[in-house]
Amino acid sequence: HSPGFAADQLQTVGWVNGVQVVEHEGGHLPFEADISSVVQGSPGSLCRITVALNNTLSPHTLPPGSIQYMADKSRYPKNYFVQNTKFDFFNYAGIHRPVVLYTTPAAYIDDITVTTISSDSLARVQYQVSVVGSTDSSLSLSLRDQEGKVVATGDGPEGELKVLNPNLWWPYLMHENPGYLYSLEVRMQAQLDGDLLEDVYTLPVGIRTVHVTSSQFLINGRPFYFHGVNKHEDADIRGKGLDWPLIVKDFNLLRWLGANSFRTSHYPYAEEIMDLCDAYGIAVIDESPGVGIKLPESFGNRSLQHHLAVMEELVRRDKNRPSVVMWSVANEPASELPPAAHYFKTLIAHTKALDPSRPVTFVTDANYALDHGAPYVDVICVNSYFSWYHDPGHLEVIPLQLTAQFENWYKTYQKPIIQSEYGADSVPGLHSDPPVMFSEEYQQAMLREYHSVLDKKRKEYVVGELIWNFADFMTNQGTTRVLGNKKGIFTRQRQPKAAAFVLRDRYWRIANESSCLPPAMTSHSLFLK
Ligand code: BDP
Repeated sequence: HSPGFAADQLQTVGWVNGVQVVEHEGGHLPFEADISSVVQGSPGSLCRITVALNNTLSPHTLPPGSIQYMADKSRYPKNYFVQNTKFDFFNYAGIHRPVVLYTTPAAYIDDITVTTISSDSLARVQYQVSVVGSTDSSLSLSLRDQEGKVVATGDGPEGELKVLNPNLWWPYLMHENPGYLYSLEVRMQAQLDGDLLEDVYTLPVGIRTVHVTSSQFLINGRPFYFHGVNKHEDADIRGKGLDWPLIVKDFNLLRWLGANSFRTSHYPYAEEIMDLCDAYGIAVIDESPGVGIKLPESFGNRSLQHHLAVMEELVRRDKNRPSVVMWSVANEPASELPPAAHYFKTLIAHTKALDPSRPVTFVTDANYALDHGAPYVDVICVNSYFSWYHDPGHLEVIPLQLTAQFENWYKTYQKPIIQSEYGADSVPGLHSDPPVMFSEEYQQAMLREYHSVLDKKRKEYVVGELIWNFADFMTNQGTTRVLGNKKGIFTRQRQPKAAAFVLRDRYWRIANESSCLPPAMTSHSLFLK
C-alpha cells in the first residue's frame, strides 16, 4: 500500500504527478481537491492522475462490514479471508461516476443554499451564497422562469426573492406540469490585484414546501401519497456504473408505472439521476449509505462521527433539490439495541440542524415496541415481508399481520407511516396456479393482499407504499439468491413481470383519485400501453 492508504477502509486516495492531493472516506458522495499547485507545466503538457480505491468494509465504514480470516488450514489456503456484509446488494468496486477537472477564477462562488416558502399567489426564495477567494465581492442574482423571463432579482450574499403567482414544483401526476424548475443565475464580481474576476453559476430551483402532520405528508399544502418504488444502481454489463441510456429507460418505466416517488435504497444515487428526479417531478426519499448497521460496535462513537460527516456531505450535495422531500439516515439498523437511542437521536438532530426544511427518517424493520430510534423520526418507515420471510407461502396471514403492524406503530407514535418495503421474489416465466412462491402469480397475489390493507389505511395515516424492488439486482451469492435478488417488478434487463401490471393499474388509479389531473393525462397517453 502507498502512504496514506488504509488497508481496512472504504477509501479513495488521489495523486497528481505522484503528489497526494486528496484522501476521502466513504463512497457515493462527491469530493474534490484543488490541484493548482501540482499542475505547473505549460498548457498542453501531460500530467498523470492516479486514483486508488479500496472497497473493504469494516464495522466503522458506511455501509459497515467485517473481514473474516479463515484459520483452518485443512479447509482454506494460507491468509484466506472473506468480506462479510449485512446488506443485500453487490459490493461493486471501482469508479462508478464521472470524474471532472474544472477551473475557477481565483475568487469564485463556492456554495449556494436555497429554500422556498410559498402560497399560491406569492413565493419567497431565500438564498445564501458563499464566495471563496475574496472578501469584498459583489453578487447579483436573477431568477428566470421556463420562458427565460426574469421574475425576480436580488443582490448580496443573502436575501429573499419574491415571485408573484409562482409556478410551483409538483410531483408527477399531481399536476399537469410536474417538476417546474426556475433557473437562478448567480453572478459574482471581485477585484483582485487590479483584475476584475467574474464567476457565474446557474442553479435549477423548484418552488415547493414540505410539511408533516400526525397523519399526512403535505407537498405545497396538499396531501401527498408516495406510490413508488425502491431502486438500486444496478444493471448487467455496467454493474453500478452510471449509464445514461439505462437511466432514461428507468425514468420512462417509472412514468409508465405511474410512480411518483422512489427511495434511493441504500445509498445516495448519482447526481445525474437526481437531476432527472427534479425535472420529472419524482419525489425522493434520499438515503445515506447507512445500511446493515447491525454490529454493536457500529453504534459506537467512531461510527457515529463518520455517519454525521456523511450526512453533512449528503445534505450539502442535495439540499437544493426540490425532488428531495425527506432524508433517510439508515436502512434496517439493529435499532432494538439500546445504543441505537443515542445514535439516532444524535444523527437525526444533526441532520435537522443541517437542513431544518425537510423531515428526517430512517427505515426500520424492528419491533414497534423495541425500536430505540423511532422516537426521533418525523415519518415512520416500515419494511415487512409477511408471507415471504415470515410464514412463507401463507398469503392468508397478510391482512391480519399488516393491519396489526400499522395499528401498533400508529398507536405508539401518532406519526404518518410509509410501507417502505414489501415484496416477493419471482423468477420471470415461472408460472403456478395456485400461486406458489417464486412464481409470477405469487408475486402478484402477495401485492394484492398488501394493497387491500393499504387501501384501508391510506384513508387514515399511511402516506405511502414503495415496492421492493423496481428491478431485479445483483447480490452476494447465497442459497436464497438466484443470480441475485428477484423481487423486481421488472427484470434486471427492465422487462416487465406480471406484477408490474398490477402496480401500474393501482398507481394510476390512486393518482386519478387523489389529484386534479386533466382527463387527457391517463396511463393511456403514455407510449407503453
Ligand atoms: C430488506 C432489505 C433489502 C433486501 C430485502 C430482501 O432492506 O435491502 O434486499 O430485504 O431481502 O430487508 O429482498
